[in-house]
Amino acid sequence: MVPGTQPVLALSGGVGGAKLALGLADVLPPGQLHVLANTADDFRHLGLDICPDIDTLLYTLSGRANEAQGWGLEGETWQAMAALEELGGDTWFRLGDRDLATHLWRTQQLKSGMRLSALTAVLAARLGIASHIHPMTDDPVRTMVHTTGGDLPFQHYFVRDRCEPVVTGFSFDGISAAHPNREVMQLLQRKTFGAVLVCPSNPFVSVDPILQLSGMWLALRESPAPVVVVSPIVAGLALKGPAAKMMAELGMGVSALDVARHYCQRYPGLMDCFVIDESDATLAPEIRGLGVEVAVTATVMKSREQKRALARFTLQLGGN
Ligand code: FO1
Repeated sequence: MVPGTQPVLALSGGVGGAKLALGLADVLPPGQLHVLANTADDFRHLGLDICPDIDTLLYTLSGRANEAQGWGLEGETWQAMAALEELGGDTWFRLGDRDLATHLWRTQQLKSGMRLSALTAVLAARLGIASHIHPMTDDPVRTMVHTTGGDLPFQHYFVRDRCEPVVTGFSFDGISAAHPNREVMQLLQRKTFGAVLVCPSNPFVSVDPILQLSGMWLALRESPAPVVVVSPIVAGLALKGPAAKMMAELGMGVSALDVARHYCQRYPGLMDCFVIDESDATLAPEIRGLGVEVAVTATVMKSREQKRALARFTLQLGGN
């Protein structure tokens, strides 16, 4: 295949997803990247519709992200939060002054009847992004984190309680009634994509909600595009976020092998190739024993060049 002749679909949630998406957007011709974003982290807060994973993509792909913080905008100011605090309002989930504009605009459009997918496309275009950012669904799906202390909505677990509660499982409210993103399902049916990449995002709260949408993982498995998954666990650690802590609390081992087992058991036949970090190379034979190909490379993406290098590597595995 001539490099870059077919569009590529990347499944993404959180910072790990946005980093690889940025590398992919850099190395693919403009408009060839489609990102399917987790929306199960979304919630309504202070009367606003917040879509953290979509916004992380919007801000990262438009060069506006606060990379050190991992969310929100670079050069942000916090006047609204400070004023809200004086009033005794809820400030555990911090919305920067400029970030607020995104949530205000989105909330207004949703209220007027616009679909999340349509308004996200407008936001992306207005921020100058050539890639396509698709919410996994236009319907509300909300992650509930089951913990030893009771059930928590995702952002309460993640931000308010700093991932401290001990996790016993997850569920996705609304998922059985939710329709997967129409445009992406059509593109899959038309065999448009040359490769499907699952970014190094949290398997339980970023990727599972996407794959568990009705018909989604089977459509990906049936599509001729190879499915390449990048491990979010490197040398027994999550590069960012609570994935490793969750695995330990769920009684799983904490390694790239255990991530591969998770995908193979839940979605048999979906994954064609699993990408692990050089530091985990000794796990390759056991992962191959699960019936998937394994590719080994440097998966830690600190610099822009490391993001591009991992993007090129995964695209080559996908035949692009
Ligand atoms: N993460 C935090 O750790 N603390 C925050 O106050 C916070 C605010 C916030 C506001 C808007 C937004 O889009 C994301 C925000 N995040 C914050 C990140 C968010 O919780 C996570 O990115 C995801 O939900 C996990 O992928």
